Amino acid sequence: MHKMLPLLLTTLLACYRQTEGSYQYLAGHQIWKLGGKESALPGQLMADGLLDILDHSRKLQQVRVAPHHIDRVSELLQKDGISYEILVDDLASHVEGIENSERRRRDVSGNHQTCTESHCPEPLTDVYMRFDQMEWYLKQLNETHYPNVSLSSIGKSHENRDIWLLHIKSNKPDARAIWIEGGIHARERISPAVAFGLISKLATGDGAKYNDFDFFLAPMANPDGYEYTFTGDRMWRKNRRANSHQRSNCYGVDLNRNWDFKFGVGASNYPCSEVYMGPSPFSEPETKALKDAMLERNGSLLMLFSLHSYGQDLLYPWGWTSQEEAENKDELVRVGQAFAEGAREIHNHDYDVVNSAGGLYYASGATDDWAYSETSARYAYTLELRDKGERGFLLTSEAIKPSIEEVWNGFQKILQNIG
Ligand code: 0X9
Ligand code: ZN
Repeated sequence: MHKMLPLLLTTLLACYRQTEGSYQYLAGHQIWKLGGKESALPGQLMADGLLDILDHSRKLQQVRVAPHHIDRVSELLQKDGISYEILVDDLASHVEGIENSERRRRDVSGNHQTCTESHCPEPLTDVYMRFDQMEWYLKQLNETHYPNVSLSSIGKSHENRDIWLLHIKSNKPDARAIWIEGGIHARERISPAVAFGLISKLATGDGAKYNDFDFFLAPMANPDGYEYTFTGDRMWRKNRRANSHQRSNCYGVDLNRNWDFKFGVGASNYPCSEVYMGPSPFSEPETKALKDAMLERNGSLLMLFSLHSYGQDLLYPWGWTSQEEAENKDELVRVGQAFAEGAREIHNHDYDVVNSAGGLYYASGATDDWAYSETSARYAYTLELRDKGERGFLLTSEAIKPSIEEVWNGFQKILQNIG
């Protein structure tokens, strides 16, 4: 071997790691925990693109503030009587520390969990899968379990990735359908990880006993955004629409504000906002694909279960207002409590069953309210997965397995309680 080769390889590897592990775009971004009185101001500042609400549970209220907005946001919050405490003063180094250990974990895990093009028998549970690995797994599952499961592409994302829908079939002709959506918010990596865990349980494990139901799973609703969290911005939330013809050069639409129900009531029309609703309802190929596929099953749809993070809350409608109650609220709470009890049995983690819009955080144009209002689904839940703000979206992959275990147990309680 040429004597310079090892040096060259080491240098190349170092450059590669540096590029992959550089989070300079987050330099000076801070995470604050808000306190003081409850106020509508943070929601307004989010709509104006001045801050990024990280959790939507009233107990936690963590927000991210970009360096060029720190002075202004601080002043506005203080004027409104809201206090804040800095939890992370430089998100770049914070993310780098966590993601580097994740990367080391990924390197090691290659040894005992395989998911390559030719062979992906199980969803990975010790690392977060990349989109191509998800596809390999779904295709292999489809090949080995057809006709009991069937996989179809229901549309393409802006960047031409497939939106996959997996149908796990009931043996009853008039079965009611359960719809599970994952990954609509890019940075919430635990969401698709749990969706894939549920697929594996339902299609190949204990799930056979729930054969009375038809299951439809769209485990990765926002593939462009998800991939962008690995290649561009770890904190990315929206899809990757280029908004250049709008009032800005900012990218992305919040897909959980783009559904056509009370469109715009609790969302933003400013493309740089993290909760930008898009130019019109269902303007996005991802939401349009999902709703068309849901409407095809309308009449048999019984439940919508949308996976998000974080906060450990099970949310029920309505999310667009707290002035109106869901017509079967007591039933939604009863079944929701069954979930929470089931989840707690496994690792003693609490999930609170709460109304989506309780307090001052309204959000409209979300999957849950749309499904509850516009389809036959009488149950519609958004599950905010782990954790309670310790790691937030940067939840490390050790949490995948226990999250799947507790959600699977809670989910089974739901199946045993609905009808
Ligand atoms: O704001 C959201 O879209 C969800 N929270 S998250 O932190 N994952 O972004 C909550 C949506 C709850 N549903 C409605 N408000 N309709
Ligand atoms: Zn979310």
